[in-house]
Amino acid sequence: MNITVTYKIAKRMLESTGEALSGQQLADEFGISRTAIWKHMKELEEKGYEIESVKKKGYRIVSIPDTLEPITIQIGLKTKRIGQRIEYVESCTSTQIIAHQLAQENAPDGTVVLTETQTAGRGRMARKWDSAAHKGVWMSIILRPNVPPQKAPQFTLVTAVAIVRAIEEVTALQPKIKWPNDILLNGKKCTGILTELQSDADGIQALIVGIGLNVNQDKEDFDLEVQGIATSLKMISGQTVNRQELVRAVLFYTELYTQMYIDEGFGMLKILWESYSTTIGQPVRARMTNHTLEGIAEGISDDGVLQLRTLDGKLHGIYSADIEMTN
Ligand code: BT5
Repeated sequence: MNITVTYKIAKRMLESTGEALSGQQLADEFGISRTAIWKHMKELEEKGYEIESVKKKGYRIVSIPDTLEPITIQIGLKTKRIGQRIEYVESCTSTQIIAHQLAQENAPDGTVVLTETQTAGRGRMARKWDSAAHKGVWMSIILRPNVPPQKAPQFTLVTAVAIVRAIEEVTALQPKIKWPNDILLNGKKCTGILTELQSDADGIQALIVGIGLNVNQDKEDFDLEVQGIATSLKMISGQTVNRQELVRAVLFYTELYTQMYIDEGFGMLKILWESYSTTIGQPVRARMTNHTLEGIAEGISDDGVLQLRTLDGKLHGIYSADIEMTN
């Protein structure tokens, strides 16, 4: 059984927006027998698609499974670049590793890697990212922007804005951003972003934007060590969230806002970012690799650098740190 053909048939059926398609019509369109079409229907049923077979009218897809396979994402996807190519694996070490590999093999701008679970999901500085199976969105996006390397850090901030907009659109929740890469709900982390760079003497070859979004976990789905600090969209809203719809929205806003950043600069996005931020105006402690600073987070610069004013009145530019609120 050729699974690519199975998916092409499913795509055709989903695009017919609820109308049944006859076995003969599908057989003619795909140049195969009606028996072969019937076998593809059985294959789809085995994959969790619910198919109604209406006498004399044909087949209709009634529901699709809760997976992040390309076909379930690409139907209804409103982007031009991001997600036009999606690499999907049921399980992997880390989508970042796959995306780095694909980027080196010249995968195009906008290629997306999606999985159901990661065995070695990673955060910044090789920290562990807990990736419960089928409960979240574990994804990496390959971007190839034509910008100098010093414009790379803002992609994390721009992506954070895109994710907040997507969550707002798909749920009734109102997430907040904690500089630089966390999205919070009720003060707990529901999303982390990890932006990695492939560059050479000619500049940026690829940005690999990793997104870990907790969607349908219950508390006990998290590892013990993060249960106290992590949350999911379901835990806060009380409702199971459609991951496919959420991925489409994240891809849509990521394309919109990264393009806006490339074309127009950070100005508007900075204002949007600040409107979602929990950090700005707050007393914070910034832990860096070798030292810690305490003060008021006054804002971010056009380069995405956090501006922290310490008690002695000095303004410090912070490029990378873990932030804790101290009030
Ligand atoms: C991040 O790092 O927040 C970036 C996480 C990026 C994960 C995505 S998933 C898809 C792609 N593939 C990957 O392998 N990675 C990316 P950082 O700011 O360093 O935060 C890491 C810390 O967050 C950990 O040390 C834990 O304390 C906490 N943590 C781990 N898993 C979590 C989860 N599922 N939800 C909330 N917090 C978590």
